[in-house]
Amino acid sequence: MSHSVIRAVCPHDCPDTCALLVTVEDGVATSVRGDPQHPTTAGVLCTKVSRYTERTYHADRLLQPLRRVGKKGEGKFVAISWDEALDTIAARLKGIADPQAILPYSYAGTMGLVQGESMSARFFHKLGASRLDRTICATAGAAGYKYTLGASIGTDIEQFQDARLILIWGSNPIASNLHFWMRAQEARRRGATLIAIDPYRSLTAEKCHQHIALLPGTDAALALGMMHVLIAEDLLDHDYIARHTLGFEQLKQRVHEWPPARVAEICGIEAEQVLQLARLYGQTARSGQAVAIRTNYGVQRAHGGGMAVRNIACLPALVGAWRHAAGGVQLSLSGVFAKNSAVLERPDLMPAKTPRTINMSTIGDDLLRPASDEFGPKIEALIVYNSNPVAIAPHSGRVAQGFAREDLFTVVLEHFQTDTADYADIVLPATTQLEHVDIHAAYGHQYMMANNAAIAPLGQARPNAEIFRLLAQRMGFSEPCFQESDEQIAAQAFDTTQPRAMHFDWEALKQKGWQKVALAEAPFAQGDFPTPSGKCEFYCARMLADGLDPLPTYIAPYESAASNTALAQRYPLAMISPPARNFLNSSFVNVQSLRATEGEPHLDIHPHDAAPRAIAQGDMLRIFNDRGSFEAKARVTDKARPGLVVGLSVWWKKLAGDGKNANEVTSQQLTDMGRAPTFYDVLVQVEKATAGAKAVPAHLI
Ligand SMILES: Nc1nc2c(c(=O)[nH]1)N[C@H]1C(S)=C(S)[C@@H](COP(=O)(O)OP(=O)(O)OC[C@H]3O[C@@H](n4cnc5c(=O)[nH]c(N)nc54)[C@H](O)[C@@H]3O)O[C@H]1N2
Ligand SMILES: Nc1nc2c(c(=O)[nH]1)N[C@H]1C(S)=C(S)[C@@H](COP(=O)(O)OP(=O)(O)OC[C@H]3O[C@@H](n4cnc5c(=O)[nH]c(N)nc54)[C@H](O)[C@@H]3O)O[C@H]1N2
Ligand code: SF4
Ligand SMILES: [Mo]
Repeated sequence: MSHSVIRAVCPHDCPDTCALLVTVEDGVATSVRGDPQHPTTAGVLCTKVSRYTERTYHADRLLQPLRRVGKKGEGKFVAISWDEALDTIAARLKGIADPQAILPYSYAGTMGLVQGESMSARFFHKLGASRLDRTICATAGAAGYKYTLGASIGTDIEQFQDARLILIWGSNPIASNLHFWMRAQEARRRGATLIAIDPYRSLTAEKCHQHIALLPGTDAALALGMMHVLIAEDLLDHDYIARHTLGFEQLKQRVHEWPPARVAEICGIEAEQVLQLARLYGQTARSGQAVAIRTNYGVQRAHGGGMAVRNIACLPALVGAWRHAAGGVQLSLSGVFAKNSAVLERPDLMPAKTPRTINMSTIGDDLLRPASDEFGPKIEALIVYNSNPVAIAPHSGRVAQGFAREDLFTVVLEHFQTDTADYADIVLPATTQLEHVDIHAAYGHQYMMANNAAIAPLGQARPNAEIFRLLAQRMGFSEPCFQESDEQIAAQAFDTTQPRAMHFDWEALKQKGWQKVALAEAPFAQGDFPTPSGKCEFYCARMLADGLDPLPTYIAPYESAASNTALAQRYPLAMISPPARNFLNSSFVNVQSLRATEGEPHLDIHPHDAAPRAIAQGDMLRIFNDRGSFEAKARVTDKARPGLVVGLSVWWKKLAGDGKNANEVTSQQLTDMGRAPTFYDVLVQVEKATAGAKAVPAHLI
C-alpha cells in the first residue's frame, strides 16, 4: 500500500490561505490537515476545509462534459465527449461577429494564480472579448485604502498578538478569518482589549470585551467622530503627523463638524460610546502601547463603503500607531505580492482598440441590455468559471432572467451542478485543488504558497488552465504562451524584478510549501507610504481629480430610514447577509455535513421588530422589497439590533425551500468608489409567510 503526504494550499477566497498536508493512500486522498509548521496556519483548519475530501469525492461531482437538454435553469443535461464539448464551444464563439459580445465571468472559486486568471485571461485577451471588472467583493475598500495609504499593505497578521487594543471593525474572524482570531485570542491572553464594531452580534462580537452595534453603512461617521475626539482632546502623535501625513489642518477643520452627538445619531448608538472608543484608542496609543485595527470587507458593502475604509485608515497615523509592528490597520495584505500579471495574463494580446469592460456586479442588468452605441453589442456568449453568479450576484431575479435568455450561449466550468450551471448550454467538469498544480499569493498573510497535485483528476475533470489551453488550440491561437504547462506558468507567477524583490524558485517552493515576502516588520514606522506624496493622505488630491471629496466625509446608505424616508415607510428594516461560518460564499452549501450544521436559511430578527409582526421563533418568514422576495425561518434574537435583520449567506437557491436566497432583495447600486456592490445597503419588510409556503424539503436538511 502506498502512502504519501503532499503539500498543498487551501484555494478558497479566505484571507488565511492555509498550508495543507494531504494524506494520499493508494491514489486516494484520505485526509487534509493544516500544516503545523506554517506560521499562520499553525496546524489548524476551519471545519469546511478539514472536510475537504468530502467535497472532492462528493457523489455529485461533475465528472464529464454535459450538454443541456432541458429548459434553461431546469438542470437537465446529457453527457457528451470533451471533443464534442470543445468543438461546440469553438464553433459558437467563432460565429460571433464582434468578440466583445463574449464575456468571461469569473471570481475566486480558486485563488490560485494558475487556475484563476492565467491561461483564461490570455484566451480572452487574444479573443478580444469584453473585459470583466472584478468588483464583487473588495474594490470599494481597496480604493479607499489606497487613496489614503497607497497600497494594500498593513499590519502583518503575525504581529497582532502583541497589540494592547484591537478594534475588529466590520469583520467576523471566527467565521471568516480564523487564524487572525487565533492571534487576537493570544493578544487577549496577554492583556489586550478586543472591541467589535458590527451591527450584528456575530460569533466574534459575542466573544469580544465590547461590542458597538452601529447601523449598517455608518462606519465612516463613527471614524469621523473618533477623529473629532482625538483632535479635540489632543490624543495625537504630533511628531508622526508632522513628518508622515498630508493635510492635517484641513482634516482638523473637517472633523470639527463631527462631534460625538451628531455621529451617535447617524450611527444609532450613544454619544458616550463614540467618546469612550476614541479615548481608549488615543490613550492606549499615548501610553506607548500598540493599537491595531482589523477591518474587513463587511465595512464596505454600502454606498459609502470606500469612504468608510478611508476614514478608518486615517486613524492609525493620527495616534502614531504605525510606529509599532503590532499597531496600524489591516484590510488586505495582497499588495505585498508582486504578481507577474503581464506574464500570467498577457494583456498585450488584446486588440489595439481595447475592448469594453463589463462590471460583474451589474451582470443582471447587463445581460438584459440591448445593443447600443453606448453599451456596444448585446452579450451573446458567457463563459463562467470560479464563480456562481446566479446565487451570489445582487438582484438575483434580474440575474436569473438574464441567464434564462434563450439566445445567450453559456458555458460553465464547475465542480458541481450549481444554480449557475443549471443555466449552461455546456458544462465542463473542473478539477479541485487536490487534482491540479497551482501557486498562490494571499491577502491575510505574507507567504507565497505552492500547491502540488495530490491525486489524479477524478473522472474526466480537467484543470481550468488545461480547458482554456484546449480551447485556444480549437480557436487556432498559435502564440507559444498557449502551450505553456501549469508548472511553467507557476514558475513565472511573481515578478522577481520588482523592487520588493520576490526571489523565489518554483521547484524549491513546491518542496517547502511556502516562502515569506521580505518586508519591514512595521511597514510605515518611518512613513514611506506608497502614495504620491509618500505620506498618509488625510487630504487626497487624487480623490479630488476622481470627482470625490478629497477629505474624509460621510456618505449615507442608499437605503436607510435617515436617507430615504419614503422607502423606509414601506420597507422599514435594514438587511445584511454576511457569510455563514460553514459556507464559503456559495461554496460548501452542498456538502451535507456542513449544510446540516447551518440547518436551513434563517433570518435573525430582534424581539422589538418581531412582536409587532406577530413573528415567533421558528415561523417561516417572507422577506421582500420592490426587487423580490425570499423565505427564511425566524430566529427571534437580540443578536440583530433593533431595525436590522440578518440572513447568513450565501445559500444555493435550489437547496432552499422556495428556490431563492438573500440576493433576491439586494440591489445593483454601486459604491462611492471601486464600482462595487452594496450587498449590505438594503431595506426590506418582513412578514410571516402564508400557509402555503413550502418548508425546506426534509431530504435537504
Ligand atoms: N466561513 C466563511 N469565511 C469566509 C467567507 C465565507 O463566505 N464564509 N467569505 C470570504 C470572503 S469572499 C470574504 S470577502 C471575507 C468576508 O468576511 P468579512 O470581511 O469578515 O466580511 P463580512 O463577512 O462581509 O462581514 C463581517 C461582519 O461585518 C458585519 N457588517 C455588515 N455590515 C456592516 C457595516 O455596515 N458596518 C460594520 N462595521 N460591520 C458590518 C457583518 O455583520 C459581519 O459580522 O471572508 C472570507 N471568508
Ligand atoms: N448576499 C450576499 N451575496 C454575496 C456576499 C455576501 O456577503 N452576501 N459576498 C460576496 C462576496 S464577498 C464574494 S467574494 C462573492 C463570491 O462569489 P463567487 O466567487 O462566485 O464564490 P462562490 O459562490 O464560492 O463560487 C465559486 C464557485 O467556483 C467553483 N470553483 C472552485 N474552484 C474551482 C476551480 O478550480 N475551477 C472551476 N471551474 N470552478 C471552481 C466552486 O465550485 C463554486 O461554485 O459573493 C458575493 N455575494
Ligand atoms: S477556508 Fe480559510 S481558514 Fe479554512 S482552510 Fe481555507 S484558508 Fe484556512
Ligand atoms: Mo469576498
